[in-house]
Amino acid sequence: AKDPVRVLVTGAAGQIGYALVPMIARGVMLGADQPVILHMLDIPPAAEALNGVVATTDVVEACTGVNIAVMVGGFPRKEGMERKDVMSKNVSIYKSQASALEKHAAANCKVLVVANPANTNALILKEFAPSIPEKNISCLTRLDHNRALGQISERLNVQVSDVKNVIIWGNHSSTQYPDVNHATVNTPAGEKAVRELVSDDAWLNGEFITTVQQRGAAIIKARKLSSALSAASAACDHIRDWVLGTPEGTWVSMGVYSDGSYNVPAGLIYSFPVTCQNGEWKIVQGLPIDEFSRKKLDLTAEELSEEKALAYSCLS
Ligand code: NAX
Repeated sequence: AKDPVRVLVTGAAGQIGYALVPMIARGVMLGADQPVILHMLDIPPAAEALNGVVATTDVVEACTGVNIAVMVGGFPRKEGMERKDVMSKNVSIYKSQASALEKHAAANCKVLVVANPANTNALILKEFAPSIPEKNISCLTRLDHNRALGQISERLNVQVSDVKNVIIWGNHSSTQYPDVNHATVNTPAGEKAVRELVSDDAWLNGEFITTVQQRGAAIIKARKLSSALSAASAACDHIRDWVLGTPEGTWVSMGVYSDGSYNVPAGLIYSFPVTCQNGEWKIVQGLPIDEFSRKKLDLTAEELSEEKALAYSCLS
């Protein structure tokens, strides 16, 4: 039998946590044959709700020995609130949880930050956990990726599993760029480009992009709560592909530490197309970027640079 993997979920008493914990226990994240030991952290005001899922409000206890950390806990954006309003609250949370992971997590612990502002929370976590390799710190843009696949599959009336290789570039915010220029659909006549099948450029360059960008806000507006089940499911997709690998010829979107690929400033956590093998992600290289895309890649990078500056100003 396999050795158990310790998985930390912060914000475990929240809505995403409530959906995510049973998925992990059922093997959706790491496979049905992989035993897991769940570490669930929340804060004292949530302790009563937490009694419903068994866990701790002690960050050290929560982080000790974990192999995978899914950071869902934070101060969530509510209706009408901009991400920037919640920055300073999250900076202090991520700074202290970084230190706890740094001291107590297992060597080679993989970290996925879900809580918003996800990219910048991940960056703060990276900065304050210098002994965790930067390759091990990521943020969730897989939900946006899955939404982009969903939009295309609905438009073409095909199975979502037949669509692949969309890309979410940049920030998990409304400046993200959902890119279909390299996406394909599996058809009875072989693999076809999305651009060829959806011959409506106005839709692809307009409504498709804004729908994916705005979907999070639309759900908050409708539910008065952010998406929980789809976010939990996307978090499982993210970790599963990272640990177990992406299928040959398929890439996914992950927020990772930029090395300057595609002229994205190094030192930001930015969503790129990645393939995964042996527990490591690699940015897909050499994709041609047209002028329309270039502007959108730069715009979301600018927002991330501003967020980074704002986060640092909250530290001093
Ligand atoms: P909830 O408010 O239901 O849950 C958050 C939980 O975190 C609460 O139980 C709270 O007590 C706990 N918490 C707060 N501070 C904590 C701390 N210091 N340590 C541990 N736990 C702490 O929010 P929920 O709807 O579950 O959303 C969680 C986060 O995910 C939010 O920041 C939200 O914006 C973000 N999202 C990110 C997505 C993404 O794709 N990256 C999509 C879904 C979601 O919007």
